[in-house]
Amino acid sequence: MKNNSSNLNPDKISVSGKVYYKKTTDSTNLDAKRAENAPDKSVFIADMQTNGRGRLGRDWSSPKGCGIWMSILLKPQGEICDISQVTLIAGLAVSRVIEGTSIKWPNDILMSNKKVAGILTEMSAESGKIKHIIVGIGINVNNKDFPEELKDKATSLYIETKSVAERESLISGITNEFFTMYDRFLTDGFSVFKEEYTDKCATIGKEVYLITDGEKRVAKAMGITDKGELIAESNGKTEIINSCEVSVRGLLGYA
Ligand code: BT5
Repeated sequence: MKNNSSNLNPDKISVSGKVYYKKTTDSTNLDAKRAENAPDKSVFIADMQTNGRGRLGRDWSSPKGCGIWMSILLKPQGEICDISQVTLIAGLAVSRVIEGTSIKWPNDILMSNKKVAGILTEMSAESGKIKHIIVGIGINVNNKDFPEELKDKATSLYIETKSVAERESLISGITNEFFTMYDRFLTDGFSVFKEEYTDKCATIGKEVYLITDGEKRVAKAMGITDKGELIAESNGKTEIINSCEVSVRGLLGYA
């Protein structure tokens, strides 16, 4: 089945940062990484990625002209911070703009219990100072179909709503929303977003698998801390889970 595919028109993208657009690239996160001197809040966008990446070296399917494959370059002044909180805020920005979404902690955006978007945040630091943070956002927008191995777990806005969405206005809406939230995060921290994140988080109240170093155990997700960590309970004991250390898998369904 052919996707609803077209090239982006970068002139229709209206964001407060500088926009770098390519028809095809290996990965927009790599584009951002290579652009050492690009200003803070630059946005790298491509119509297609040949080497789209997820976390832990996983692949991210990025077919031509139907999704949003973009990376935001941030250059905050200061000490190394917990970039997992930036991931949560980016997820919340996506979820605010795209109606009907929920979030699987920490970085999956869901519709109908399937993944419609994912976020990959990377940081480079030197002598305890941040050089840059790259927030990679992948959203399935006008995809009609997915490769066999993703059919059960991936969805797109088109599949959910049966209408073709304009990617330029989604990019503008999500990026500007994220910039406003990020500025607030820099002054006030994650805690101001905790309640909203918790409300949108489909993981809370569910049984999950916690996977550390190949070891898998069952726990119940109870809530989110002021720092964006997951509060889980297993065998009557409360644990605070940082997304860098533990992988969380839904026990039933994807959430
Ligand atoms: C993520 O990783 O969800 C992060 C995805 C980030 C993609 C963006 S696109 C722009 C920027 N440039 C990049 O190269 N990357 C970022 P993770 O949680 O590890 O999920 C990866 C898993 O999701 C894969 O192993 C597949 O099972 C599944 N997957 C792959 N492609 C998908 C897609 N298009 N939609 C839904 N699920 C997908």
